[in-house]
Amino acid sequence: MMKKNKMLAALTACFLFCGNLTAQQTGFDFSGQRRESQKVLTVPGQKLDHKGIIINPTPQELKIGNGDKLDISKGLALNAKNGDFSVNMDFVNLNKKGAKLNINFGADKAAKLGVKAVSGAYSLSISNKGITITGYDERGAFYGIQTLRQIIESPASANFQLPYLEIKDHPDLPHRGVIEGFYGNPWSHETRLSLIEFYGRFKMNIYFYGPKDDPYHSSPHWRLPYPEKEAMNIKELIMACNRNRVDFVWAIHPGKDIKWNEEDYQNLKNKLEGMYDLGVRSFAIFFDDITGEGVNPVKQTELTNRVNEEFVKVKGDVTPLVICPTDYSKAWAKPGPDGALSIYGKTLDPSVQIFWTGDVVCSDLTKETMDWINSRIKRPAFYWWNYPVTDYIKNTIVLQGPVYGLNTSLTADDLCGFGSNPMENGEASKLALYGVSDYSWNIAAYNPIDNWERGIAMLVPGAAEAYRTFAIHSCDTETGYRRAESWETETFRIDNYTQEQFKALLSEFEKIEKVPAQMEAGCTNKALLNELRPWLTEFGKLGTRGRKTFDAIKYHEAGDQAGFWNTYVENSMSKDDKKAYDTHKSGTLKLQPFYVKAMDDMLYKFFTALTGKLPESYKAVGTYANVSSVSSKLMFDNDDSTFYTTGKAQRTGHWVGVDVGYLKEISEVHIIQGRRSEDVDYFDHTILEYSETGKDWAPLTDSIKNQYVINWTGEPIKARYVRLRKLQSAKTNWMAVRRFDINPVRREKLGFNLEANDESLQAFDYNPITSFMNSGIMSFGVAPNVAGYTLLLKLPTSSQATTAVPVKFRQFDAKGKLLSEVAIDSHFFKAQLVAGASRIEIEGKVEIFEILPQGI
Ligand code: LOG
Repeated sequence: MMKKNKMLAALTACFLFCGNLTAQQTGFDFSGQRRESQKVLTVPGQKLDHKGIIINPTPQELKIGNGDKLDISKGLALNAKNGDFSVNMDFVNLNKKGAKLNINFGADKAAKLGVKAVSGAYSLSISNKGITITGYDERGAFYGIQTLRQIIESPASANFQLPYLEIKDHPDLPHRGVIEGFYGNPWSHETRLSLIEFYGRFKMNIYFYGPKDDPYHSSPHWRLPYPEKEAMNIKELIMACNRNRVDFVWAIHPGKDIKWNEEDYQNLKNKLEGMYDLGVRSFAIFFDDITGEGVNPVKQTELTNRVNEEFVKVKGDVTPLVICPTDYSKAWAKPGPDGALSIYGKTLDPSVQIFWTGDVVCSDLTKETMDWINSRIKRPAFYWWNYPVTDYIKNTIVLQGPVYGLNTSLTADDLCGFGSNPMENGEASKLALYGVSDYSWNIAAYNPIDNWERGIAMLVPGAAEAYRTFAIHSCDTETGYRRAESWETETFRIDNYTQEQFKALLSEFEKIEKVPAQMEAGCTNKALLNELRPWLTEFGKLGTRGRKTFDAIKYHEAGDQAGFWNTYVENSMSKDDKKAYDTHKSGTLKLQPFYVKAMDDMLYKFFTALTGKLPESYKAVGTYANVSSVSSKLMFDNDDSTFYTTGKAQRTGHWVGVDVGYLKEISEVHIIQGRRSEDVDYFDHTILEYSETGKDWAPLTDSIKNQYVINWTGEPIKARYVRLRKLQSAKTNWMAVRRFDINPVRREKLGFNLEANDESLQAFDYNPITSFMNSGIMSFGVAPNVAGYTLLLKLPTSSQATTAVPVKFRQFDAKGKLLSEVAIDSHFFKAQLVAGASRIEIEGKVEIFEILPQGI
C-alpha cells in the first residue's frame, strides 16, 4: 500500500528544490508515488432508442405526446413573466408572431405543477397552447430553456416541428460540476469560457477554480492579489458563470507554507476580500497535497470557522465554504476519533462542505466510501472525482472513455455534490463532463454507454464514427485509474487465431488509419481538434503499423525470410517513433500490445529458423502482475534512460528477474535499478539468485544494501533464470529496472578483430531487437569456418536514400587487397565470402541489427 508519508516526502522534496516551477516543469512523477485501483471493470449500460429526442442530463420524467407537433417555423414569442432570459435565447428566432413561449418561476407556481421543491427543478410542456416552462426558481427556468434548446436540436424536431411532450425534472444533487484542480498547465481563458458555457448547457452549476500551478491560488503567491490582466479575466469568468447559472468558487491553496499566526490569517482574509471585490461570492480552501505545519487539522478547522464567522457571515451574500482536507482519501486518512476527519466532524461549522476523493486518490464512487467518510465528518461529503484528470500520467493519454464506476443508488443524503477534476486538455474533457452532468443530475437513470454514445454524437456530429473509433481506443490509463478500453475489439497471438478474427482486427486497424483525416475534415470544433491532433496523429500511425503487422504475418506464414524481415523492420518503431507515441498514447490496453507481441513473436520464430539458435532476447519474470506487459521489455532495450516499473509497492520476497529461454552458461550479470540515478524506486536490500527451473534458486551474491547498480561476474553457471529478490527492509516504494543484461557482448570474446566503436557490438549479440547506427566504416575480421554472412539491416527509407550514399559491403584479403565490393540493396542481405577473404568492411549510413556468420 502507498503511504501518505512517502508521497508527502516526495512532494516536500519537490517543494524545497523546485522554487516556483510547476509540478510539470519539475517532472514530478505522480505515477511512482501513488496507489490506484488496478481492476479494469467492464462498462455497464447499452445504447438506447431515444425516439429522436436527445436531452442531457436525462430528465427525471419525460412523457412524449400523441405524435402531434407544434410549429415553431415562425419563431417563438417570448413571454417571460419574471426574470430576463432573452440573452439565453440565442438558439431561436424571437418573433411576436411566433408560437408562444411562456417562462415563469416561483415555488408556488412550480408546486401546483408538481415540480419538486429543489433549486434547478422545472417543468416544460409543449402542446397546442405553445411552450410553457415553469421553474421552481430562476435556475430552474434557465434549465427548462436548456432542455428546450436540446429538444429543438433533436432529430424529432426536424423542420421546426416540435413533438408535444411533458417534462418534469429536477437534479438529484444540489452541486454538480467541475474542479479545475489538476497539476500542469492551467486552462486558458478561452477554454474556461467555452467550458462554462458547456456547464450551463448541461445543467452543471458549480466550477471550482483551483489549478495547482496557478501561483496566486497556491504558493508562492496565495497571499498576493492577482495582477491586473488575471484579475480582469476572473471578472469575465464570473460574468460568464452568472450567464450560465454556475457558481464560480474561487479556491485558495495556502497550506504549503501557511503559518498559523494572526498575520497569515489576515493575509488569507485580505486575499478573499480582494477576490470578493472582483465579484467572487463562493470560496473554497484546499489543504490537499501539503506537508509540514499546514497539515494540522485543528488549525485548519479553526481557520475555516473563523473565515466563516468573520467573512462569509459578515458579507451575507457569500455561499457556504467548501474545504478539501489533507486526508482526502481513505488510503491515508487516519480512521480513529483523533484523526483529522473526526476532528473536522466535531469542530467544523455544519455549513462547511468537505471534499472526499474516495478509497484512493482516483477511485470509484461507492456507498461504502461515502458511509465511511460521512460517519466521520457528520455530513454528506462533496465527492471530488479524480477523472478524467491525467496529471499523474503526465497527460500522455487523452481519456475519451465512458464515465462509469459511479454507484447509481446514491442520493443527496450520501453526497452533497459531485465534482470532476478534468484533464489539462479542457475541450477534450467535455466528453467525460457530458457524463458527469448526466450522472449527478439523474443518478438512478444513469447509463454509461448510452451517455457516451450520445456525447460523441453531440460533440463531433460531422465525424461521429471517426471520433468514436478514436474514443473507444483512448480510455485506459495504463498505470493509473484503470478503465475498460477497446471492448469491441478482439486481439490474438499469431499462432492462434481464426480467419474471422484476422479479418476483423485488420479492418479495425484500416479504420483507425483513416481517423485523423476524417476528424480533420468533419470536426468543426477546432479547439477540440487542436487538443486532440497530436493524439490523432499517433493514433493514425498505430493504425498503419497495425495494418502492416498483418503483411508481416503473411510473409511469416509463407516462410519468406527476406519478405518478412523487410516488412518487419520497416514496421518496427524507431526510438523517435517510440518517443512520439509515449507522449501521446492510445490503444494501450489492446492495440499496441497486440502489435508489440505479434512483432516479437514473429521475430523470435524468424530468428530461430534463420540461425538455428534461440535469440538472446529475454523475457522478464517476477512477482509483479505487470511483468508480462510490454513495458518490461524496457529492461532489455540497451537504453539506460528507459525503465520497467513494477507499479506496486515492494515487499520482502518480491522479485524481478529474467528468463533467458534456455539453459545457458552465464558468466556476467549487469543490473541498473531506479528510474534515474539517485531514485527512490529500487530494492534497498536484495540478493542476486539463479535457477535452472525457476523453482529452486541459488545465490550469486551475498546480500546487497543500498546499491542501484549490481554487477556480477564469475565462473560460468548454468541457468535459465536470474533474479533480484528483495530481502527484509521497510522500504515500500515501487521498484524500477533500467537494465538487466546477461552476458553482455564483450569485444574480447568475439573471436575476431572488430574495428568499430563499442556500439557496434550490438551487431554480434544474437539479439535482433537491439541495433546500432553505422555511419562511417565498420570493419571486422573473418573468423575461421565462416562461409558468408546474413545481415539484418535497416537501410534509410527511399526518401532519405536519394541523398544517402549507397551502403557498401567489401571483402579484403589478408594483405588488404580489395577482393569484392557490392552495394547493399535490401534490409535482408546475404553475402558469400570469396576465396581468401579475411576482412569485411561495411561503409555507409545503415542501422545494423545483426551480422550473422554462416558456417561452411
Ligand atoms: C490532487 C489533485 C490532482 C489529483 C490527481 C486531490 C484532492 N488533490 O493526489 O490536485 O489533480 O490528485 O493527480 C491529487 O485529488 N492528489
